[in-house]
Amino acid sequence: MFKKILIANRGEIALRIQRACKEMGIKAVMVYSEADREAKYVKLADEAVCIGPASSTLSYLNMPAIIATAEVTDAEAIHPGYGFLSENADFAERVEKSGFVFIGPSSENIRLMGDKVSAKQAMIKSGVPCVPGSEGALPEDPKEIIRIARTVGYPVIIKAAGGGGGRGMRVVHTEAALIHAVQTTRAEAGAAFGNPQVYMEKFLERPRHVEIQILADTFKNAVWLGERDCSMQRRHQKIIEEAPAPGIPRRVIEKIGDRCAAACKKIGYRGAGTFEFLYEDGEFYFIEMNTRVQVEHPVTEMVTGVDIVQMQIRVAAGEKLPFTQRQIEMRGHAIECRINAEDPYKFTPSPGRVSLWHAPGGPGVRVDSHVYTNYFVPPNYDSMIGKIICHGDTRDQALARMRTALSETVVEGIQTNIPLHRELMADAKFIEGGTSIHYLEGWLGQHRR
Ligand code: MV4
Repeated sequence: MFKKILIANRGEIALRIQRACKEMGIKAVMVYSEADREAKYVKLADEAVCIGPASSTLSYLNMPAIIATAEVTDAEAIHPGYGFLSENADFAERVEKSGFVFIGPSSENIRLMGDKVSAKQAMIKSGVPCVPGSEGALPEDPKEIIRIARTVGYPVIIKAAGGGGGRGMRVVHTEAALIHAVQTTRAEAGAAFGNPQVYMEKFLERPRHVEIQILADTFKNAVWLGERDCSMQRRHQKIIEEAPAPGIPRRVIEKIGDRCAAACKKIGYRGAGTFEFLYEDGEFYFIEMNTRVQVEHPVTEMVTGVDIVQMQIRVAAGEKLPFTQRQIEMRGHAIECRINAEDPYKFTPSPGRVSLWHAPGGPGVRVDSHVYTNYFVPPNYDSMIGKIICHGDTRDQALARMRTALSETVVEGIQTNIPLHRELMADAKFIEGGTSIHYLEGWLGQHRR
C-alpha cells in the first residue's frame, strides 16, 4: 500500500479523500490555492503546499505545480477527486510518465470515454444498450445526414463528441431545421472542445437519469454497486440523488449492471466509474461514462457498505477487490441533498463567511462537508459546500430522516438551497418517486416567487 498520497482537489471531496487516507494509515499531502489557505482540512493534512492563487487555472488545474509538489513531498500517488483534472487524460498520462500512480483508470480509458463517439462505440461492442442513432460521427454529406435522421426518427439530438454533461447539444424536431443545427453544433464543438465531430441520437422526451456505479481491479475483476437515480437536477446540476432508483424492477437493474461490469472487464478498466443511462418506458440507454469518483458516491456507500474512495486507492495500489459480485448486498435506501451556497430560488451564488454552521446527526445521517462556523466560502469555485446523506430501511424512512436532518441544519451568514430541499422533501410527486429529468425545472416554474 502507498505510504503517501497527494490530494489534487479542494472542499468536501478533499476532506473525504483525506479521511480515507488516515483510516488506511496513508499520509495525505494537500495542495491548495491562496483562497483555501485557512481551510481546516488543509491544516488537518500531514503536509500542505500552496500551489497558486485563487484562480483554478493557476492552482487546481496547474499540472506542473501539482506534479512538482508530488516530487518534492515524495508522494507515490495522486488522487484527483472530481472536477478539475479528474477526467483529463493528458494529466493522467503526465502523472504516470512522472513515475506516480494516478488514482483512476488508465489515460487510454479516460481518453476513450472522453470522446463520446468512441465511448458509445466501445459500449455497443461490449453489449451495453445505447440510445439509437448514428453509428459513430456524422458524415459531411447533408443527404446522408438527412437519411440517418429519417431512419432514427424525429425528434433527434445532435451532440458533440467532445461534449458531455450537457455541453454541446441541440435538439432537432424537423428535417427543415436539421442541417443548420448540425453545422452550428459542429462549429461550437470545434471552438469549445477542439473537435468538430458530432453524432446523432433519438431524443428521449421524458427520461430519468439513472447511473450504475462500478469498481474494477487490475486482475480482471469488476463489480457493480447498484444504481443511483439522479433525475432531480437543474441546468445539468444535480441536487438530489438516491439509491435504489424508485420503481425500477431489480431484474432490469441486474441485467444492466452485469453488462456494465462486463464492459469494464472488456476495456481493462481500473478503479471507480459510473455508467450514465437515460431510463424511459422500462428501458436503459447508455449516454456517457464518468471515469472518476462522483459527488453522489455516498448514497451507494450507504446502501452497500462499501467505501468507494478506499477501494479506488486499493485497486490503484494493485490490490484485488476484496469482494465478488455475489457478496455485494444492497440494504435499505439512501438519499443525498447537495447543499449549495446560493439563493435557493434565483440560484445566484452566495459566497462569504458562514457565521454559524450546525450540522445534523442521528441514526442513518451522514454529513460530508468541510464547512465549520467562521469558514469563508470563496467566490472562486463551485457553490457546493457539502452534502447531507440519509439512510433508512425504506425510502419513507430515509425521507423522514432527511426531513429531520434538514430541520436541524443551521447555516447563517450566507444563503443556501436548504429551503428548496425542505420543500422538495414535502413534494407529493417527489415522495411518490420516479420523476423525470425535467421535473425540477417545471416545479420551479410553478413555484416562482
Ligand atoms: C439526451 C437527452 C435526451 N435524449 N440524449 C444531457 C447531459 C448529457 N449527459 C446528456 N444529456 C441528455 N441527453 C438523448 N438521446 C436528454 C439529456 C438531458 C439530460 C440528461 C441527464 C440529466 C439531465 C438532463 C437534462 C437535460 C437533458
